[in-house]
Amino acid sequence: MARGTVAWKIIKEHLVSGRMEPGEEIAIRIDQTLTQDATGTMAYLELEAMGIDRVKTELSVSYIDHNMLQTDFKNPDDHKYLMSVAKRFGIWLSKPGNGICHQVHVERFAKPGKTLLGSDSHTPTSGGVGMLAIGAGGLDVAAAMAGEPFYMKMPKIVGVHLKGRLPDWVTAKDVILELLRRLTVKGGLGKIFEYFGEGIKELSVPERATITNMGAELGATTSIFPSDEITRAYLKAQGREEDWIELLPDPDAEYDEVIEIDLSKLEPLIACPHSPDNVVPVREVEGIKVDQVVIGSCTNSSFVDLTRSAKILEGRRVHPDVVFAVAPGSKQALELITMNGALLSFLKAGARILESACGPCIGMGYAPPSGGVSIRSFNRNFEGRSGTPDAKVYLASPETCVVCAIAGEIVDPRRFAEKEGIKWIRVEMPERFPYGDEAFIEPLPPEEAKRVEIYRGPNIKPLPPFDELPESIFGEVALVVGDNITTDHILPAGAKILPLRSNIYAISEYVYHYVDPEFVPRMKALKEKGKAGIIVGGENYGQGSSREHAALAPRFLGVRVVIAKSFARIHHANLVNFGIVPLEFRRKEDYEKFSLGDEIEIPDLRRRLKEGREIVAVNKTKGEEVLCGYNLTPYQREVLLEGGRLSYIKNRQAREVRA
Ligand code: MIC
Ligand code: SF4
Repeated sequence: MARGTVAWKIIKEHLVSGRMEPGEEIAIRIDQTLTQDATGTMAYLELEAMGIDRVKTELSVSYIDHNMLQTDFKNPDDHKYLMSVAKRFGIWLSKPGNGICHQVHVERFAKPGKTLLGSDSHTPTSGGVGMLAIGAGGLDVAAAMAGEPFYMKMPKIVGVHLKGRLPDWVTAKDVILELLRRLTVKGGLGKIFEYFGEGIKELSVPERATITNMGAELGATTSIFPSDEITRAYLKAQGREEDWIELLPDPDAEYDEVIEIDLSKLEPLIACPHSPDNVVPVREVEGIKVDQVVIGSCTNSSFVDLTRSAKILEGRRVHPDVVFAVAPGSKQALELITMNGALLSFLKAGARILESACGPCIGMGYAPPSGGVSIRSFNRNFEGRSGTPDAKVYLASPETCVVCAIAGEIVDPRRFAEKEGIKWIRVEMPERFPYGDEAFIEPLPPEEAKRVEIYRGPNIKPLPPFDELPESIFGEVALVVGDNITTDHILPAGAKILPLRSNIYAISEYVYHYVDPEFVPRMKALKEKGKAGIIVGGENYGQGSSREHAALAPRFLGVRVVIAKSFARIHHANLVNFGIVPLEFRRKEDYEKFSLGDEIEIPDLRRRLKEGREIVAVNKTKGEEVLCGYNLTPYQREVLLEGGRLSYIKNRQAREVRA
């Protein structure tokens, strides 16, 4: 069993309850939280419902970076709501334009040795400075702000031993793509990836953050690097040397598993459509014509990425058939490339400069043309996520992206550099970063905060009330889906749907919108008949984003149970939080026994859950009985019985008042 590793030490120090044995339920204290606007409005509505006066964390930050198109009043109203909530509850606010939450958090707030819970799946980015940073649903983050611990199963700690040095033109992105190639999008379930070995000494903090960021695509709980002299130099340059502590694994540290990567053997890699684990060497897909290229997102738009990409472009032009864009990850990075001339190289080469925000990563503008090929330095390429249903999105390092933009086709950066006589570019870290703190609003002192009125635009609707779990379920199979269903499938984002995040009534019209447009009408018909909806899924159900709307909206429509072969961590927790029971087939072949429209009865579900017994799903149409288990802690079972975590917390408060 693991011990003495960096992640292990942080968990030990923050342990509130439970035993640190893989699979056991533990609760940890949360020092910092972050939210972004697309998940934040709901998280703060939930926080308001918890009735606290001021956040109880050491630091909480509310970022505005996702919903930035502002095509009408909805986004700006949400921003105004978030600003007023931040003032009211003692939270930092990062204004729109200040950058993507994860990158800005690494720059300005992340602290080695501390814990961070964020309502976004890429929160582990802050693991790049030795912080235990975990993504979760908004309700869990709201609870952490209210002083509740974070519950999870103790993950296995996997040591990733980085040996040797990266060859020129091979980058941090290729390290994480290599892991995705080996382990797939479900290879990290229930695991923390902790990097060690001489190879880490060559990686700057932004490069480490690329790796920890995209560990989310493995389905991992989090990823972490030690905090060493490189971390210290970085924090010092950010004017935060006092935030640094040394945090290294003990010399005799033990990991639950060890994976070795010989950096010197890696080559430039690329994830092909439509999954981040569909990874091949770039040389194998050379020659594919490219329509658009973009460097940006929380994975790869740091000052290092932007500066090197700009240097490659210096004196060159983007191919006439390619539209190339750059979205700097933060205002700080934008300021730096303005000062060092990189911005001018982008402009001279013919680049479009997009706002410092998520933008194209979540289909908020810059969609590819029909059937178009887009090469992106991002982390996700799920079908349709770019906003164009038939686009083909590839994921690669910024260096690979930029050479593709020049060549007009996919090309291995090593071959391109040799042909063009470009030498590998080392980017020196600045001795002092421009902090870029102008776009933050600091928390108000408590007395002043109490007087703040919360602003609510017409798009912000209160949470619908949910009843407790009934004794038995009578329902129908409302949908059958395959493996690796993402939360983008369940509840898409993009320019049309993302602005509805504060309005469950409106957004629930889009559940499974592109997978099965009949799903919502079917659920409405079931509701009228007083029947529950049951979704049947494959492996890794609900991977990807942390959006709790992918649980909340189906629950609002009347889904009470999902039976799957296995679940992704965050979505599983979100289902529990909103009172949908996640059941797992005892025998995976039983998946075949369910078809759309089958009538299902789950007798004594409530009592069986309470007693920790197996569940039987009776398929009345097929005349079959199927045994189901569940991966639920006693706490989660109680939450489910009360209809979800909000009711659970409220009922507990009421009980405490009565006592
Ligand atoms: C994403 O990358 O899918 C998002 C948008 O950042 C989500 C959060 C959301 O859906 O708002 C995530 O990664 O958690
Ligand atoms: Fe934003 Fe994309 Fe990062 Fe999600 S993955 S936080 S949408 S940049």
